[in-house]
Amino acid sequence: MASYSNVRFLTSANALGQLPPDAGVEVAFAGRSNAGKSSAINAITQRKGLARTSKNPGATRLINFFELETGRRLVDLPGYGFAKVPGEMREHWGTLLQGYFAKRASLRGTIVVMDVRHPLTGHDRDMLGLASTRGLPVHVLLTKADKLGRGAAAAALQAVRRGLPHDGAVSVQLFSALAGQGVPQARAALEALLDGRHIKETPAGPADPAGVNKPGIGG
Ligand SMILES: Nc1nc2c(ncn2[C@@H]2O[C@H](COP(=O)(O)OP(=O)(O)O)[C@@H](O)[C@H]2O)c(=O)[nH]1
Ligand SMILES: [Mg+2]
Repeated sequence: MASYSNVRFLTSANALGQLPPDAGVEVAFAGRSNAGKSSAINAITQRKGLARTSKNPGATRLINFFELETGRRLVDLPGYGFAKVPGEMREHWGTLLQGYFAKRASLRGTIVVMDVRHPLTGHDRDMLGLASTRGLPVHVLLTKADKLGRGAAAAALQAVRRGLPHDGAVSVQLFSALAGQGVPQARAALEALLDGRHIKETPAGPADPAGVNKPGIGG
């Protein structure tokens, strides 16, 4: 299993001209503000303070780049869907995100973080659309799973699975940064995206009681 002992903050960008050189590979983390994106990044990299977590939604307005190893990056995209930011600023983010997705050659895949209690918002679907337009695979983390009982979490997972496009490009799992649930699976999914061997859903396949596809299936 990969360990990111050398992970470090690389740079922040507030405009397409500020992106680091477009070489190597990177995976972008996207999600609604406050969904738990920074906490997920910290849990996956095992670095508590790497991506700042906040109780103040909308605080992260920049694209933040972290280097896992030379040529392998993780990208923390600005949170979307926060109502209290002025329209002009929201437009700037939208343009920045669309430009990033349209032009970034080293982008290999997206991890979309959704609160398991409020999954698949309109903005989440827009994000899935951005990725699919580029033909990029997506792995969905249904986070804060600790907030639901096992049965409710399993039901939410099934509902999201049914609601996602069945084009073999999207996979989904339960996750909790707080409880440490699903961290190895999320790390495996990140590695697979970086390596171009995404773990695909098997819609007609056997039940998956762990809530996660085993690495390697269909990939
Ligand atoms: N219970 C619980 N709370 C979480 C979890 N992940 C994040 N949070 C909390 O949700 C809030 C937003 O988290 P953050 O990672 O900053 O979200 P971001 O805006 O998507 O980056 C913070 O108060 C976190 O402590 C989780 O897995 N379980
Ligand atoms: Mg954040």
